[in-house]
Amino acid sequence: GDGSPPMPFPQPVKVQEIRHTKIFINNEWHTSLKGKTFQTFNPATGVQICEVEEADKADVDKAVKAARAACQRGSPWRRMDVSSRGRLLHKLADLMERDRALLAVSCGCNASCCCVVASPDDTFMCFTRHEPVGVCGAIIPWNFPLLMFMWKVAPALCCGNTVVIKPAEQTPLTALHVGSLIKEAGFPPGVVNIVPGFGPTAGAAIASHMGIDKVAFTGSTKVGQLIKEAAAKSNLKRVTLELGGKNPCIVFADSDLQLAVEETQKGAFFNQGQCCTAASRVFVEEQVYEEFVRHSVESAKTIVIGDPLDPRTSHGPQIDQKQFDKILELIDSGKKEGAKLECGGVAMEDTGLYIQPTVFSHVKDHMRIAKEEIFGPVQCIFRFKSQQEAIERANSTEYGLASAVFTRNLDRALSVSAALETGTVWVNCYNALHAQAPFGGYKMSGNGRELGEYALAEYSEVKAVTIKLTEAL
Ligand code: TXE
Repeated sequence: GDGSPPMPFPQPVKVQEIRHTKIFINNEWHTSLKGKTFQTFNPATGVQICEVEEADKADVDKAVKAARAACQRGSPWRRMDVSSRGRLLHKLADLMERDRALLAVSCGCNASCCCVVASPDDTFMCFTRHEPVGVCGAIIPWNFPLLMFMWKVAPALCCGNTVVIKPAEQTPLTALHVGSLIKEAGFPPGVVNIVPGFGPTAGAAIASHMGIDKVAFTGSTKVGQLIKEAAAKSNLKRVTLELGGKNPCIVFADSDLQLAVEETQKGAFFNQGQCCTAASRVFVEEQVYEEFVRHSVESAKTIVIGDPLDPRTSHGPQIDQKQFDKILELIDSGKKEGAKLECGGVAMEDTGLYIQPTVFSHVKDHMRIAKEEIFGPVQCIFRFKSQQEAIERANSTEYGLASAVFTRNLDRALSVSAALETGTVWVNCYNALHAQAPFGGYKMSGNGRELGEYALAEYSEVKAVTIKLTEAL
């Protein structure tokens, strides 16, 4: 406490004038769009107090519209600094204190409970314990079999959990080998369990299991939705999801263009484009557009394709026939919808699932290659005129995993980073991942964060222990 004596209980207000019975949107009172109301009763007497405007879907839509507008970038609320928000919250607390008798009556509280706020003062001692969540399920994809395994297992074990992990059906062997190392390292039996298998069987069993307390998933957005649904319908297990992306890079004319060409292309073609962070939409300012495209094409043509075990090659095959077909189909759609194929665009003729590094210029936002996750070696280059336009187009996607800004202007780098709706923003670099920095998505790119301290929070329960002391401290 602050040392001041506790506030006396106010006299309950017996007869209360009812002030507000309407729907509150945009700081205004609205009647229900369907014109409906519902009754509210005094539970102590059973007598009806009043009628209240009844919100339905259309009223909820109206409220959501107001809330969305209020949280737009640049709105008064978004621009308000944290101390001003703090002042408003304190002001609200003061007003609630002023009206506490009224509030207590309308909550239906006993008069005695209306101003008891549980804050530990010097007769209480309160501490927190960080405990393991319990059994953590993990379902991982095939694009980084070892990395994904460790991103899930390491924080889980670090926080004292045990794990049941399903590697992707395409890549079970890496995980199983690490299993043998886990045993060799001396972890007790049962701490890590690895169940190779398929999604709809082993994967679905993890997501809906009553004995699993948390599930962490990396994969497609579609399956992410199934995982969350299964978690909700079984035991409400905690869910973290790392899903797809359609990651924008914004290249300003004042950037180091050579660096921007190299980094965005590495971003597009790394791991044959099979990355959730793939730099799949590159927006280039119009003054340098043609030059950027020319250099990108020259660079793409120098990539050495071949056996991934040969150290001279940097571009290997796609993972399987399904992904290979999906990529070629999307490349075809790009050609049909009028994007300009600058290079690549076809599979290699000999055996193996090789696709040539592909560059499309003159890509338009409505095209499928601009909207869908390709997960293959396809770079799409767009042209923009103004910073504002680039930000809006970069953000106009259901995804929000990663983005990048290329500029020499620090002010611009910082303001554009603040405006981009993605969990990661790289400035003058790409795919610069650090184990200490949180990683995860906004919007439909997922929930929760992996890596760093933030990952530990996802794998811990926090318990508050409050002790009533017999003597003040
Ligand atoms: O993914 P799935 P797929 C994207 C990328 C790719 C597309 C399809 O666009 O082209 O997804 O790839 C398990 N219940 N990403 O088919 O199906 C499955 O066994 C529980 C992005 O490989 O999502 C595997 O272990 N689990 C991504 C894992 O989910 C299920 C990486 C991923 O497979 C399941 C991979 C079910 N019903 C693909 N169905 C990224 N974010 O990096 C499947 N699985």
